[in-house]
Amino acid sequence: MTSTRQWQAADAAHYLHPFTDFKALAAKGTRIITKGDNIYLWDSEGAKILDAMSGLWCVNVGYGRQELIAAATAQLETLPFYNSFFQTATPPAIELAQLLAEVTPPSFQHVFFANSGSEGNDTIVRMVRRYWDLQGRPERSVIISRRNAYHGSTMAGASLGGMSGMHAQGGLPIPGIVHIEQPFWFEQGKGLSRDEFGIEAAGWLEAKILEVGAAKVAAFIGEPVQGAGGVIVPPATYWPEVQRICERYDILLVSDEVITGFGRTGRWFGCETFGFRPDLMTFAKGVSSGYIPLGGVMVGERVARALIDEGGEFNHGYTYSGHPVACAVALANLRLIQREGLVEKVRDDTGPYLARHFEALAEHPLVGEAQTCGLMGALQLVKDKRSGEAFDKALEVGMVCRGHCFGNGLIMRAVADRMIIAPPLVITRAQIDEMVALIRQCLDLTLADVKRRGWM
Ligand code: PXG
Repeated sequence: MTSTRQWQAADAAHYLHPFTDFKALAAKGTRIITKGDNIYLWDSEGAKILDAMSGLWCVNVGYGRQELIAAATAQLETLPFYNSFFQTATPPAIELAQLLAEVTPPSFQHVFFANSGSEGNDTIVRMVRRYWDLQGRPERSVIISRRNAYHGSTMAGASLGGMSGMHAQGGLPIPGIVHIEQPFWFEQGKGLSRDEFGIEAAGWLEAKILEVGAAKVAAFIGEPVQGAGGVIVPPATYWPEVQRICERYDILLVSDEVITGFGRTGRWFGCETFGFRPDLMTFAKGVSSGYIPLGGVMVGERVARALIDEGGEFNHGYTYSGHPVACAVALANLRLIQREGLVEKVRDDTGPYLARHFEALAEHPLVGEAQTCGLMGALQLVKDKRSGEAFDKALEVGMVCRGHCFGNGLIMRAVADRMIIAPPLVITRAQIDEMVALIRQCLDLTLADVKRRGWM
């Protein structure tokens, strides 16, 4: 049997990991994950880990679901691949398109398939510009996004995203993409109520539209809740006001539902939780619970009618658009979500249960703010609880906490000093108790470290 050391040596010798300092990781050694079941993972040393991040925000039905495995196996045996380019299609792709039209809001009757969220957002850029071309308004090409947004890592995805570290490498953003500030009340809303701040933050969109010139703006894109940016839950007033502004200036509204789709927020889609009606939605991750890559774009009637009725050929697509095995797995996954009532469970039971636990965690001396939305949660670690004063960034307190989590059987992510979770939607109340006990233990260990080092 291959030992952990052997895996690590081969990994360091050949494997360039995403978003990784290659040399630093090679020196430290990669943790090798070998098995998953339900909400748990095991590493090559046999240690059991509670995966409070659902893999990477995607394994929503948990690991080891036989329905998904059987669907993949059956489709691999029948027809492992055929394309949809040349006037053909496969049954799983058609059936999935039909089911997506059923589970998304009623204005969405059409889907364009891709393989990931990044590719979905590349499609978004092509599609919104094509839409305005077809309206005879090609000058409407600018897309507005937000600082600290994450929309993927392709050229268009990283450009739409607002991560300064990503823009610093490779000459990004590409032309025609501009950014406004994020609706992060804890950082920027001092002196305002959450609701007041939501209106103010939406106003930054209007200001940017006026600065660029409304006649040049094609679309606004945002994640209903910023995920990779740190589970930043916007005030309830934010999205309805963004919707009004988009309508006022006739701008397409795009909801990037890659993380928030398929039940994560307690409704099928984040736009439903926050009460807005996008023209387009990007999806990926939870559509197949990450068992196999799949992503795409839900196309609302306004854009679909233009593309279908007036568009002629749309010169865009991927070899694996509508891959039959991926679509078969997604079908099994969505049917399982429906059958087990997972969306309703998050909305009525586990989401509120997690929220109560997080209210209690907000009392911890290290926590300045605790937020949840469905089964997403964030704990902002602060130096001074009363004033909300942050730690010096260079201390990397979030990474200290993450280290304790990793060492104690819990996967929780650190985004700077914001600790975040997004456990599988199948998590039970008892498992939430177990997860929160681990979180509390790791917060205590971090607090002890911080005090010992005189950082607090
Ligand atoms: N949109 C959103 C909202 C995402 O969260 C993408 C697009 C891109 O999807 P693909 O499938 O191309 O990766 C994402 C991906 C993190 C992390 O550190 C988050 C993502 C990916 C990798 C890391 O939280 N989200």
